[in-house]
Amino acid sequence: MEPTGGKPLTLAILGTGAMGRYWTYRLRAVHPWIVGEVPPPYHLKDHGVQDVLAPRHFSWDETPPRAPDVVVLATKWRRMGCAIPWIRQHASGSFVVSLMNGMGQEEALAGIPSLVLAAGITTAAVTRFDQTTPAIEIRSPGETLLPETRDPREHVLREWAHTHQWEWQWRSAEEMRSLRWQKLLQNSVINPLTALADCPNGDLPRHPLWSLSAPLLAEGESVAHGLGIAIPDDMAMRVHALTEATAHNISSMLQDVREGNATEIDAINGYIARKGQTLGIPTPAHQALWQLISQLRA
Ligand code: KPL
Repeated sequence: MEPTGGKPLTLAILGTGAMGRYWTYRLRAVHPWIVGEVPPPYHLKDHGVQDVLAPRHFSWDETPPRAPDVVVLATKWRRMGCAIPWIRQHASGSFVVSLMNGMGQEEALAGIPSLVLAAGITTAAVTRFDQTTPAIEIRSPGETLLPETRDPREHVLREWAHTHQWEWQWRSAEEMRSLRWQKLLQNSVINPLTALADCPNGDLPRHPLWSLSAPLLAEGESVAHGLGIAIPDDMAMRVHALTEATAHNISSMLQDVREGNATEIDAINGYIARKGQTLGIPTPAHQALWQLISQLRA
């Protein structure tokens, strides 16, 4: 499918961490560029399959030969200081698919008015191992959901997703609002608690810190309701199910803590706490974890 005057679309993935490499692998049929700090080759293990990826790579300060039509935002929040100027400079009119954890993408990209943002979610679980060479291991392909936008570039993505079996699914913008909050609530429990417990996701429900999951969910659900967002009443089960589906994964927050990197706590529990404060809804458990995790690196 060639909707841009006969030229095939160019897709750029921003982020060379676990998720950037993962999407480079999953979308390899359309030859995405990858932009970020760590140059290829990237080694990967996908259950029985081993592969080495060598996509076209640009560092943050390199100028690509042309503007990409579609940008997949797969970077961590700590790299947004690189990603936003890159988009502004090289892809300001592009269709940006965010598959980042946490909230605040709209606000972060608001200064680039000509782009179209499709903020989606993914439960893909990938662990990064960079001791000898950049490598990832895919623990679970999860689910990837995107909002319907009616943008012609989305049409191409749908064709590609169908042809190449990316297993991306599209949902109405309204449904996506709730789904993003559901993923936020799942991350607000699993990520900081595994980071503190220093355990894979699947071990968390047997750890004493798991007792914090109930107050975290109750507070998060109150904030969501305060914002008028419908949340299903079986969230506790959904969080537990995600720990099982990603049992062998090391959560992205624990990977950050182990590597001494800044975590995404501001965009996850910090986001819920800030929204709670604006609405006058107390969120003591989120506040406590926001502070604790922030201090881990201070
Ligand atoms: O989103 C994740 C993360 O680690 O950030 C999950 C899906 C929980 C996988 O670990």
